[in-house]
Amino acid sequence: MFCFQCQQTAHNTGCEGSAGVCGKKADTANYQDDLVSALIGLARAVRKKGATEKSDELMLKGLFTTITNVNFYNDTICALIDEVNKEKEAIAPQTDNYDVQTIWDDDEDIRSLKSLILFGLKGMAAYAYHSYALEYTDPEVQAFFYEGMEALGEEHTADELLSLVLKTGDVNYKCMAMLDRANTETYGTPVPTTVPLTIEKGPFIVVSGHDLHDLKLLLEQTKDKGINIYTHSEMLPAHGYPKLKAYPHLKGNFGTAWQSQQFEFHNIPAPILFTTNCLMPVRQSYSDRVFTTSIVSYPEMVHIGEDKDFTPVIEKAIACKGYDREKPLKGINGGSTVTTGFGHGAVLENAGKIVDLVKKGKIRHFFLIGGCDGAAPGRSYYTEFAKKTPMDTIILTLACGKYRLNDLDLGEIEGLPRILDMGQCNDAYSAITVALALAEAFECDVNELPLSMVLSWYEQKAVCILLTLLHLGIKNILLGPTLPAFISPNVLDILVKNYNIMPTSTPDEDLEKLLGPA
Ligand code: FSO
Ligand code: SF4
Repeated sequence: MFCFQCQQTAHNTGCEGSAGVCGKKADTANYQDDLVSALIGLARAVRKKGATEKSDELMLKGLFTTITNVNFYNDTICALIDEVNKEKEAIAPQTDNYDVQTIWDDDEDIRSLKSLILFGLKGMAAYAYHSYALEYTDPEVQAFFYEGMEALGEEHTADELLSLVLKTGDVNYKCMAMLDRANTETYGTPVPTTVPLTIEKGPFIVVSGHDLHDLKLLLEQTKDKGINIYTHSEMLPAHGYPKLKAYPHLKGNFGTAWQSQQFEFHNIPAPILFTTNCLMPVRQSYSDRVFTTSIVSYPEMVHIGEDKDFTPVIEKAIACKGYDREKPLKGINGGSTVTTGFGHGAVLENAGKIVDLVKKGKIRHFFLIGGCDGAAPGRSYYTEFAKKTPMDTIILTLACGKYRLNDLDLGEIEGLPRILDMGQCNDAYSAITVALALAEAFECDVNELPLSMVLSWYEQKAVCILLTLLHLGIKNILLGPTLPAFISPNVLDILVKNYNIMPTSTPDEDLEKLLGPA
């Protein structure tokens, strides 16, 4: 096996040998590579003869399957490879697949640029798949999957690949806009919401991952059954959506970010439903309580199929009974509630007030502390950074990295909380929308705003978001906790020269860099 697609890759060079740091075994990694090779074949067939509804679905499912912490089950991966090959043959017989190993063995700059495209496409596939589940599609977004995948199997110069890297960011921006539309038109515009971390007594179900559609179906099926529903990790922003919030049994949030699940789920008296990543290798103390659905699967765990009949999860919740008394859980800084729901709708409703506070000098700076959490010890940087931000600054958060700081009480500025959670990782779209609106209000370039992006990355969705920010010309991004192993020194040079991307250092140094001496 060879895999270096995520932040925790071994020695920050690549996972090799019998298993990756995420627990993905060598055979699974090799099947995932076979799946990507087959998807390049499918892209070639489609580019010759045109797409089908089936090829569109398979491209999204296939790429999503290979994202970190989504699928650990060889049987489902192999079944998908067969389906992809069959569809390719039906579209354009005798189209060859492409061995993705060729990319791993290529010149390091070509490998780096092709990795940026492939990993960006994987992340974008997740967003396109969530939109697709809500029946939102965009032909331009879909067509680019085929264009990008076909290009991976061809020889291109570094310049040609670099322009495809930026095009991936451009198309991902449209994809995130589509998902934003899908979510807000289906579930309403998110509203600021305080979410308890306490678990009430009685049967409950924990829902993890990003798929709001799956959550909604489960809420419907558990209505009036005496079962409470708690979000976990990236599902937390669901509480802000009016049409999900309306379910009285959507009670609160369980636990913190994904990398703490093996500890937090230990002996939990309830089932956990994984709708997407991040699933970690399942420990025995809760293995009879893990259920998967959609693209997620794991050997021996019960999988809820396309009929979305959650009866096995509901029966398990009743059998587990939940806690026999209220369980007051806490965030990592000891807080007992967190807030969410400050998407672009809610923030821009206050745009006039925000602009005014900036003009009066009451708000000096905005920090977007966004991105994914992970196990790396250096990630406490983000908690420290947030604690050290001056009182006249606002922190915008998104994705699961927020659990490092979202239970902190950092106060308010004239009634505006200093921490505003914009949502899941795809809600980077909200942050961009707000930034562009502020740039318009202040009649300046977005890079001249008093706004800094302090990002944390973990898996491939973060890659497509980063490419979108670069495509939009956003400069001076601080990126941590480590730089991606798949960025070669020459490619890094380009990113530094054109965008002044910087690795995070210490909170004090970085704050000084961004705000000037204290
Ligand atoms: Fe986190 Fe996992 Fe949302 Fe990622 S739960 S790490 S970037 O899947 O997608 O933020
Ligand atoms: Fe290693 Fe990350 Fe790949 Fe898992 S997904 S094998 S941890 S690089």
